[in-house]
Amino acid sequence: MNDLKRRTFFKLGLVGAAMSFIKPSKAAELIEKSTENKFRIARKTIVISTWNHGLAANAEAWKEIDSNGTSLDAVEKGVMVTEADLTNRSVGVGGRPDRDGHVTLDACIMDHKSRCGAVGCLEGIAHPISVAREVMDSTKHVMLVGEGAREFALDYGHGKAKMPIKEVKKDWKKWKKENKDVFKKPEINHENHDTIGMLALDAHGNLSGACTTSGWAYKLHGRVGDSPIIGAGLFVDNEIGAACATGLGEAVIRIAGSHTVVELMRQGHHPQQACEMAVERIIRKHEDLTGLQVGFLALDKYGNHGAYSVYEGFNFALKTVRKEEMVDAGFDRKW
Ligand code: SD4
Repeated sequence: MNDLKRRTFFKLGLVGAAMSFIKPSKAAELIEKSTENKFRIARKTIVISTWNHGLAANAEAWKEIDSNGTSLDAVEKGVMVTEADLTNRSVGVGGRPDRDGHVTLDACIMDHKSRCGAVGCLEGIAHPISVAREVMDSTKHVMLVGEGAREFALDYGHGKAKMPIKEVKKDWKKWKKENKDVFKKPEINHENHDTIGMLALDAHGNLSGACTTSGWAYKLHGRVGDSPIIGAGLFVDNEIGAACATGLGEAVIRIAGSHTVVELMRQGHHPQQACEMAVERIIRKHEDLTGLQVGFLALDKYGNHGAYSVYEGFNFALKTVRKEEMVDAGFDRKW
């Protein structure tokens, strides 16, 4: 061993020895403190959610936040507005079906205690987000899928809804005719505003998030996207922040997207920078980016937010005491 190597080895040895005296929780605290110092602002209540439909959803969520309610109730009630909107083709009752004509819904919810619940491939139930919450509140599980999720929802009195609705069924029949033997290539229609992901910080300083979708239109039956997967479509860690995703779910799952964004914030990055780094990672991992739109939205525990997408066109709705507006997210490239 030469001198330099010996000195480095000695130094690392000392650091290692010092770290071993620090309990893991203390070490975590140190990392979090570094985050705190950097971006600390007076904590503010805030709700953010993906796409234009986020405005109406935020308004409903804000009623909870404004009356000193919890961010958990806020995000559930907020995204229920979108689930009930029959003009929305990518969330809830008005959503488009899979290749075989079934509308299969994905949703998840997570609160400040890291409690979470999810449903995947749920059919015929009006509010998947409330079923996800029910899984969280009333069972020891995190995720129920398919027929089991539906039976559970009905057992707990969640309302049914007939899907696809008439106009959507008509579109699907037309699509089927035009795409007889072909299975469409991954295409998330960027004009047909997508999944709703919502993040909220309440007056108690607690973060929650919700995500709900009918997923990728005309997908294979049984396909589940990122939206109901904790860590992919949504992740909340009340010590640090929260994130959610929209776009091509397969790409989000590949990098455990929302968890990645939160972990980047834990490492000291601003929510905006964290979203940008996660999008860059997606870009690095895919040779073919044709049609591959993904957008991330992030909120830290002080109310700082960020958003970024692969392609231009992703926007989000922002609500604070002072503002109610749509904001265009930053992007890596134009279509
Ligand atoms: C999915 N991520 O099922 C969802 C769809 C979506 O914007 O968010 N579209 O892959």
